[in-house]
Amino acid sequence: MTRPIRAIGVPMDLGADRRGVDMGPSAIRYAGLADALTELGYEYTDIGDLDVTRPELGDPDSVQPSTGRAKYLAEIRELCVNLEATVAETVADGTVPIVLGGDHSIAIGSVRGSARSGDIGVVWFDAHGDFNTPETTPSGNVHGMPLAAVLGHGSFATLDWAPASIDPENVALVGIRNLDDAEREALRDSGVTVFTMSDIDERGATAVTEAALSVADAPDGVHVSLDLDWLDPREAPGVGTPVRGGVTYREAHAAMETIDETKLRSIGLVEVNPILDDHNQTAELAVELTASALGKAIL
Ligand code: 5AB
Ligand code: MN
Ligand code: MN
Ligand code: MN
Repeated sequence: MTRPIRAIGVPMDLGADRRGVDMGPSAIRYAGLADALTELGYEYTDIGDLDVTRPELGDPDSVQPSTGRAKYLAEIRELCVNLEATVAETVADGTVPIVLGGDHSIAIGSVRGSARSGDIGVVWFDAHGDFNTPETTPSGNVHGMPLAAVLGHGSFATLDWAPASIDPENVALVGIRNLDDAEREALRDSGVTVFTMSDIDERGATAVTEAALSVADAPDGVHVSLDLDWLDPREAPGVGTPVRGGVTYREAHAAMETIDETKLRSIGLVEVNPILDDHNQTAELAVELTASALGKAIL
């Protein structure tokens, strides 16, 4: 018995500087997510897009944390509270939510929703650590902070909508190759397990992902957060903050194939930016990798 799947679109771009990532949900749908998962035998529904405030309407600094800076915090809070409820309901229905981003700030809502009624782990595939806080951020962009937010670091500890009930000992980062100095320090002391690109060079993508999944092994399954900038920009050019030296096309598939779909509680596909993409190939990759995570095999 496979669980049904429900897509939740989140056209959010307030957490990042480069516009266009709000078109990610459309690009991923257009790339054939419904067909790919239906062909695998899943019952698939799509609830459409959640409402996101347009940046033209808001003042990025209208609401700020007790210390530090986080742009569009009021608008991101509103979306994340809504997304959290939607993800929690979907999980409670015995359905697997696929959250279509949007920039990575939305992971605060996804992780909290997934963790609301369960003991879960998180595997975060990314070039970046996403472990800045309003106090350490070089940019003020919340997409560089969501992992620190759900673990309650810095002034996120004072926000009732940010920290999630997850244990850092059940959180793993995979594919990391770009950290800010204060972010690196914070990660070292956090209890989060970090698998860098050097680990992938040495051990291979499959072994590293297996190790990450065992870190994240928890009674109620795993949330997979897939930032497409995890891949090398040659494979995934449609992202706002590309970093050279990422995983190849085959390494990405090999990593996704190691996921046991029966343990996959929820998944987020984020940072797809069709304006920066080449013929929607990054969105197509997001679809293919999701199919690999959900059991698609070559033979
Ligand atoms: B992404 C940077 N560390 O905080 C910052 O794409 C980049 O969600 C963050 O991983 C990249 O602004 C955020 C410089
Ligand atoms: Mn990233
Ligand atoms: Mn990210
Ligand atoms: Mn699998």
